[in-house]
Amino acid sequence: MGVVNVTPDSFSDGGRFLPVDAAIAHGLALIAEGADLLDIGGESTRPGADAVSVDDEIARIVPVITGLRAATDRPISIDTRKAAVAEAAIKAGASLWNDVTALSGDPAALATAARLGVPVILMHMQGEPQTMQADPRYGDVVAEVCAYLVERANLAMVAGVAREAISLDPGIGFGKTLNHNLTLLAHLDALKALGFPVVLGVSRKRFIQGLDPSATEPTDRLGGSIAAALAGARAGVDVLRVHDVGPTAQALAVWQAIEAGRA
Ligand code: HH2
Repeated sequence: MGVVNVTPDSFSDGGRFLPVDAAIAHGLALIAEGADLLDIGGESTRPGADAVSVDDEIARIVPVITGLRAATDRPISIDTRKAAVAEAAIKAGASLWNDVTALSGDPAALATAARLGVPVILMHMQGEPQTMQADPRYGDVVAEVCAYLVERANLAMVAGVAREAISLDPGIGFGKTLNHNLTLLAHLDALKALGFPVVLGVSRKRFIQGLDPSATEPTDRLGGSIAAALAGARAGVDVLRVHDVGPTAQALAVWQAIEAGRA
């Protein structure tokens, strides 16, 4: 899954793809590099990010989705916490809803997801983006993330979302310390064991700087992003959400070829 952030302030690429043409060109470039699907976001969820109004978010993402839909058959996912934005995106041609609040951020989210009938990605986050990195705490991070995601999946199914339409994501970097992130990455098998497809977003995230203090800029974190993506692949993660599609696809191809030699 290649990331297209149509925002002025995303942590990794804020502002670069805000013009519609630039965002569409970037999405098509990611497909050429090997992306199977694209994730379009119009609101940054980085720690401390400002909220965006529904109208502004729709105005950012709809022209990009329309343009991409006309140019490619690859599935497009909308990364939003807002039901009205998801609905507008699906109307414009998106076919998945990626929600970092696991359909809890908008009172209309569960019913809207059921009505739209599209696949949903339910992600774990502790707290809100503005404050989530202030003092994240867990007793047992793996058990608590799994329990939360099961609860959200059950609520989605009660609301009418089909079980086959649900994927789960541990939400690396969303209300988690370096150790919480590493513990989750080391125990992705526990998440896989819940029986839903697993989505993982590690690309360019700040936990990598925690292990390599020189990686102060998100674009300094390619090596760490690939290492974590391969750890996810080894654990059986179904979808990797990445900014650097070409290098990640190459790393996966090499890793898969080596793994095939073990059989
Ligand atoms: N991470 C980000 C945004 N959306 N969605 C899922 N399912 N999983 C993730 O890990 C995830 C996500 C944050 O990354 P990015 O989109 O690059 O930054 P920003 O939120 O600042 O736009």
